[in-house]
Amino acid sequence: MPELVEYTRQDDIAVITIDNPPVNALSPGVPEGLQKAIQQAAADDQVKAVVLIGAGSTFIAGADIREFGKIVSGEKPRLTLLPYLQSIEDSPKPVIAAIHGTALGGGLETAMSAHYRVIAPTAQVGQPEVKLGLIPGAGGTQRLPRLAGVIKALEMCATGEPVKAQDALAAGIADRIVDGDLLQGAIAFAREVAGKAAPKTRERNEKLHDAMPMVFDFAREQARKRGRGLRAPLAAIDAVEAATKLPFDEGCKREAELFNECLFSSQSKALIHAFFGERAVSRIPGIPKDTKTYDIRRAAVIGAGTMGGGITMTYANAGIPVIVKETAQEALDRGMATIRKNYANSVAKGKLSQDAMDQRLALITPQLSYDGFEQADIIVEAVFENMAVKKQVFAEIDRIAKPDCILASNTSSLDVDEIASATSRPQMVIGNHFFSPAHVMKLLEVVRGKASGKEVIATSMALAKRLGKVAVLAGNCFGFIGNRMVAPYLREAQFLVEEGASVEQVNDALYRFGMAMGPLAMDDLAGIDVGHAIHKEFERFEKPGVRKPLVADRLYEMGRYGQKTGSGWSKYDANRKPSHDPEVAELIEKTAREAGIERRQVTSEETVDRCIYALVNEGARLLEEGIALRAVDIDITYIYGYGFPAWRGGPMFHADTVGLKNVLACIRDFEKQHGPYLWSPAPLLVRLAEAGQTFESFDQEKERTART
Ligand code: T1G
Repeated sequence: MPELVEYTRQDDIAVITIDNPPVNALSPGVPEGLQKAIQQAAADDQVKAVVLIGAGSTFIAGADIREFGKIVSGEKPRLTLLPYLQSIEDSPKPVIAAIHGTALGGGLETAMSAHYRVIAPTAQVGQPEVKLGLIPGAGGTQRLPRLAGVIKALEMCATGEPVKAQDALAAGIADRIVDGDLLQGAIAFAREVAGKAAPKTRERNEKLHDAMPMVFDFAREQARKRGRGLRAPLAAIDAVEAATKLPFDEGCKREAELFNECLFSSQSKALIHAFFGERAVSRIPGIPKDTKTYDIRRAAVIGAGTMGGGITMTYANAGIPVIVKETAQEALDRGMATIRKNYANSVAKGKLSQDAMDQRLALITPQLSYDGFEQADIIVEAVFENMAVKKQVFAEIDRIAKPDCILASNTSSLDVDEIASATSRPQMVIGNHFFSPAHVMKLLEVVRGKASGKEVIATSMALAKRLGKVAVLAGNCFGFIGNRMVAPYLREAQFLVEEGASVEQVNDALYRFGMAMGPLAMDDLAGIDVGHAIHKEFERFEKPGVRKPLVADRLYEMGRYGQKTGSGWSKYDANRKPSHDPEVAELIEKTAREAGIERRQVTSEETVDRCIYALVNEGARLLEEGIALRAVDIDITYIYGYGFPAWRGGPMFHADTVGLKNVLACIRDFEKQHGPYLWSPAPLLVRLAEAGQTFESFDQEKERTART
C-alpha cells in the first residue's frame, strides 16, 4: 500500500506530502505519518525548514467523515487529532503549509498548526464542520481567531462557508499567495524563514480581543435566523468565545466538550447521512461510472414559462448555449423579461457581476421557430402539464432533432413511457423534472422510461452535476418519487383542516418540525391550479368510495389558486406575505359540515405524524416497487426538492431515527381511525419494523450491489 505520508528533501528543505486520495482526508495513519515525518525533519541536520503539501488535487479536506459513525457506535475511540497537530506546531524548524484545492476542517486546522501558510490563488480554506452538525474539533475554534480575529473566525466557524485565497491572505490566515508552481514557491518561502523564530499560532493572542463582547450574541442571533433548529452553529460560537476567555489548552478542552456534544447528536448523524447521500445517489446499479456519455454542447428548451425560463437560465449559467422557444411573441417576451429580471436581481444583490449577466444572456437565443433545434444535443420540453400537448411536442421534435439528441421532458408527474411513445426514439427519451424556481432549486429528478438508454441516463446524471444540480434517478410512475409522496402528504394536510385544524396550525406545525414551509403554504406557492391539473390527469385511477380531500377543488372553482392570485388557502399581500383568511375557514367548516365530518381539536403532534408518516409510508412503497433505488435517494429528493430539514436526514432517515416499530404503530392507529386504503402500512415497512431493521440497512444491501 503506498505511503499515506511521504518524506523527501530538496537540499535543505524537507517536503512532507500527504497522499490519501481522493481528498487527502486525515484518515487513520495520516496524522501518525505526519507526526513521524515532522520528527524525521527535526532529526535531519541538513533540514532548515519543512513544507507540508497535498498530493493530487487538494491539500487536506478534513478528518475522515467515515470515521465518525465508528466513534459514535463505540467501535473506535474519540477523535484525538490535537496532539498530532501540536507536534507540528512544536517542530524546532519552521513548517510551511502549502495549500491548493481546499484546506477544510481538520485540513485548515493542520495548516494553522504550521507556522506559515502559502496558498494557490484558486485555493479555498474553511471550517465547514457545522454543515455536518459538528464544530471544528482539532483546535480550529482556538487557532482561527488568533490568526484571523474573532469576527472572521465566528463567521467561518458558524456558517461553515469557505473563503477564497485573497480573503484568506487579507484575513491573516495565509501569509502569501503563490502563483505558478506551489511547491517551488513554498520552498522559496521556507528558505526565507529558515533559521528565524517561527510563530506558534497558539501563542499569537494579539487578535483575540479585537471585538466587543456583544459580537457573540449578535452571532448567535444571526445563526438562529440562518439555521432554524440547528445546534452546531451555536456550539461553534461558544467555542470561539471560549478562545477569548480561556488559555489555549483550556479553550481546546472546551472545544472538545462542545465537539463531542455535537458528534453524538441526532443532527450530526442526519447531516452526515445527507452528505454521503448526496454522493451515493449518483451511483446507479447496472450503469457503471465509465458508461459512455453524450457530449452536451448545445441545448434547446421548449416553453418560456416559469419552468422553461428557469431551465433556460440553468443551462446558460453552466455556460451552455441554449435556444428557448415559445409559440407566441408575447409569451416569449414575457419569458425573456423574467430571465433578465432574475439576473438583474442577482447583480443588484452582488451575487453576479454585470459582465457575467451579459455573458449568460448572450448564450440564450429566444425564438418562435424550431430553427437550430437540429443541432441541439439535448432538447428539454417544458410545456403545460397535459399529456396530449406533450405528445404533440415530442412528435414534432422527433422529426427535427439529430439522432443522438436527448429528448427530455420536464414533466412533474406524467408517464414518461407514454410521452416516449410519441417518438421513433424512446431510447433517447428521459424525464428531467426540475423544481421551481429551476435556476435555484438543486434537485433534478431524472426519470428513466422503460426504453431510456443507459448512455442517456448516464449523460443526464453527469449533466446534472454540470448544471449545479443534485440528480436522483427515479422510475416511471405517477409523480415519480417526489410528487408521488407529496400527494398523501398534502392529502393528510387537507384532511386535517377538514377535521378541525386551522390552515395556520397545519402550516406552523410542519414549519416548526423544520420544513421550509407548511404543506398548505407549499400548495399555495406551487399553485392550486397546478395540483388540480395533475389531479385531473389521474383521478381515473382513484379508488371509488375512498375519502378524498374536498376543499382544494372548491378553492380552484373560486379562482383561488394561491400566491399567484393573491389568495388560496391563505390570503397574500403585495409582498406575498400570508395571513389568515376567514372566508376559507368558513368554507372549510361548511364543507366539513356538508360531508358530515365532525370537527375536533387537532394537536400539532398528530398533524406532524400524519403528514410525515404519509411521506414515509409512500416512500416505503416506492422502495418496494423499485421506483426509488435506495431510501437515501428519497431522503435527498426531499431535502433538496421539498425543503425537508437536512438536520433530520430526510423522511426515511427520520423514520429510522424515530424507530420503524414506533412509526408502524402510529400508522396502524391511523389505519384504524381513517381506513385501510389510505393508511395500510407498506409491506416493506412492516417487514423492516418487525425484523428490527432500518431503511438504512435496506440501503446497505443496495449499496453493495451498486459498488460491484
Ligand atoms: N472524509 C471522507 N470522505 C470524503 C471527505 C472527508 N472529509 N470529503 C470528501 N470525501 C469523499 C466523498 O464522499 C466522495 O467519495 C469523494 O471523497 C469525492 O468527494 C477534525 C471534525 C473536499 C470540496 O466537511 O466538501 O475535519 O462518493 O464528490 O466535488 O475539526 O468533498 O467518491 O466515494 O465531494 O471534488 C470537514 C467535505 C470534515 C469536507 C471535494 N471537511 N468534503 O469536492 O468531490 S470534519 C469537510 C467536501 C473535520 C475536524 C473536523 C468535498 C470537497 P465517493 P466529492 P468534490
